[in-house]
Amino acid sequence: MAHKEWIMNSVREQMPEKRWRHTEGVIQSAIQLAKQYGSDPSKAELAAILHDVAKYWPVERQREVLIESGYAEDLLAYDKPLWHGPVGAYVAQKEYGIADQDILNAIRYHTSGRVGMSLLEKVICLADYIEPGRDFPGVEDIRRLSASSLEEALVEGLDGTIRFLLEQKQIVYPMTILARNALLKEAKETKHK
Ligand code: DGI
Ligand code: FE
Ligand code: FE
Repeated sequence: MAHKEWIMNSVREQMPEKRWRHTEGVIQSAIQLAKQYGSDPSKAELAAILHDVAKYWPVERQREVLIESGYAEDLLAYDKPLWHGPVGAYVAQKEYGIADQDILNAIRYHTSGRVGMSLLEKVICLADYIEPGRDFPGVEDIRRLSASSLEEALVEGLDGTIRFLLEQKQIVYPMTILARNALLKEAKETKHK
C-alpha cells in the first residue's frame, strides 16, 4: 500500500537510524503477534510504524502537542519519556490521516498501558518489549510467555519496567500500575477458565 510506504519514509526521517531499526523490529513482532492472537495484522503494522514517531522530537514540541491534543490530562506532571505515546497518536491522526480509534489508542497507550486494553493495544505494547533487537535482562522470559499469553507476557514486561523505575528512584505513572493490575487479573481469569 503506497500510503503505508509514504508514512514509513516520513517516520524514518524523524528518528536516528537505530530507532528506525527498533521500529522495524516492532513491525515484525506486531504482525506476528496479531496473526497469532487474531488481531488485524495490517492495523498492527500501521500502529507499529507510528508508535515512536514523536520519540525524538524536542521535548518542548512534545509538550505543545500534548497540550493541543487534549491528551495531556495528568501526563504533564509525570516523566517526559511517557509523552511520546499520546503525542504520536495525535500526530498519527492529524498528519497521517489515521482515523481508526483502535490504532490511535495502541499508539497512545504503548508506553504506559491502561485498564481495559484492546487486543491491538496489547499486541503493540508487547511487540515493543520483545522485538528482535531488544536484549535487556528478562526479555527472554517475556518472549517465552508471549507464546502462550499476551496478558502474562505483558505483566512480566510491566513488572520489569516498574521494578526498574523503583530501583532508579523514579516516579511511577499510576496508570502503569493500574494497567499491570488489570492485566494480572485478566491473566488469572483466563487461566482458571
Ligand atoms: O519508546 P521505547 O523506548 O521503544 O519504549 P517505551 O515507549 O516503552 O518507553 C520506555 C521509557 O518510558 C523508558 O525509559 C521507561 C519510561 N517509562 C515507562 N513507564 C514509565 C516510565 N517512566 C516513568 N517515569 N514512569 C512510568 O510509569
Ligand atoms: Fe515508545
Ligand atoms: Fe518503541
